[in-house]
Amino acid sequence: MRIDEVELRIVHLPYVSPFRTSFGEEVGKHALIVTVRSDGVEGYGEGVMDPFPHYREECIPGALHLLRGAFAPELMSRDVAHPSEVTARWVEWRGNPMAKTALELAVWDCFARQQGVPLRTLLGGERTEIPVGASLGMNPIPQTVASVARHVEQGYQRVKLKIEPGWDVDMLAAVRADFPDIELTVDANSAYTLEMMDLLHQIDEFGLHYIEQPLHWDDMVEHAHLATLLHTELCLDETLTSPARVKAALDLKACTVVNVKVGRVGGLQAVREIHDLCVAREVPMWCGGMLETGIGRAHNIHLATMPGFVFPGDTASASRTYSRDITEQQLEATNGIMPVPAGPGIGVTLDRAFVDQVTESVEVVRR
Ligand code: OSB
Ligand code: MG
Repeated sequence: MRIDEVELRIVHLPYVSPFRTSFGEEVGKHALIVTVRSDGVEGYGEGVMDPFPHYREECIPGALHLLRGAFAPELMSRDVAHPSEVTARWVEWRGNPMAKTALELAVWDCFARQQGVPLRTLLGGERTEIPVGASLGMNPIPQTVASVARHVEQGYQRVKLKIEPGWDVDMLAAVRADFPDIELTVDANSAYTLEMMDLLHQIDEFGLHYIEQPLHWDDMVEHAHLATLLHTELCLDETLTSPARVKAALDLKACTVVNVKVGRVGGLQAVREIHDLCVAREVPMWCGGMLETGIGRAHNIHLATMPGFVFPGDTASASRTYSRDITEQQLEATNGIMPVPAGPGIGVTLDRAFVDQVTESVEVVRR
C-alpha cells in the first residue's frame, strides 16, 4: 500500500467524572487521532500520550513534532508491503513508542479495511467478544464501595482500584468487608518504595489477584526484589516499554502478570512479539487502557482477542468515561463481555460532525 496523507488531529473530550490516580487528577482527555489515507481508504489510530508527561515521558507536542517531521514523511516515502514492517523502519529515531504507535495503528486499520477483514483476523484473534474488568479512580471510601457494588452488579469480571500510600489499607478493608470474594486488583502507578514494606505487607493480605506497578515507573530490579517479599503476584505496566523490556522483566522475575498497552510497548507488531513470548512462557497477559476514545478502545478490543490475553482487561464500556464518544458506534460491555466491533478494520467510524466540534488542532502531512 502507498500512503498519500497523514492527518494529525488533537481532540479534547470531558470525562463523565474526574479520574484520580497516584500521579494526578484528570478531568478530560486530549487525544491524538491519526488518520492515514491510501487509495481512497482511511485508517485510524490513537496516541495515548498526555499534554504533559505524568504516566511516562512522552507528551503531545513532542509526538506531533516527531510524526510531522520524521515518522509520517518516512512512511509516505516508500510503499508498505505489510503493517508489521512499519515501526522497524523508524528505529533510527529512538524510543517514543506512543508516537510511533499512533501512526502504526492507523496503517494496520487501513490495511485491514483494504483487505476487507476485521483487524483481529490479521492478529490471529478468533474471539468475537472479550471479558472485561473496570479500573476505578480514587474517590472517598463510601463512593468507592458504592462504585464497586455498581460494577459488580453490572457484571464486570474484575475490579481494579487505584491506590497510593494513605489511600490503600482502609479503603481495601472497606471494599473487602462488603465483597470478600470478588476478583480484585490494585494499581499504584508507582506510588510506593521499598521503604514502605510495612504498608506493602498489609496490602498483601487482601487476597488481591495482583498488584500493578507498585514501585518506580521505570524499575525492574526493585520489583524483582519485592516479588520475593510478597505472596501477591506483581503485574508491571509503566516499566514495560518494548518486547525486549518485557523479556528482561520476565527473566528477572520482576512480574508474573503482564499488562499490555499497545502505545506503551510501541505498536501492534510489538504486541504480537510480547504475546508470543508470554504464551511460550505461560505468562498471563491482559489488555490495559488509557481512557481511550472509541478509536483507541476499538484497537484495544481487537488486540485483546489474541489467545494469550487470558485475564479480563481494562477495556470497559466507553460510557463510563465519556457521555459522548467520537465514534458512531458505542463500545459497551454487557455482563462483563465486550463485543468486538464487526466489519473491516477496527469496525468503528468517526462521528465527523462531533469530531469537528471537539477538535483543538488539525494538520495534514502529504506525500
Ligand atoms: O495505570 O492503567 C493505568 C488510565 C490512565 C493512565 C494509566 C492507567 C489508567 C487506567 C484506566 O487505569 C484504564 C481505562 O479505563 O482505560
Ligand atoms: Mg496501570
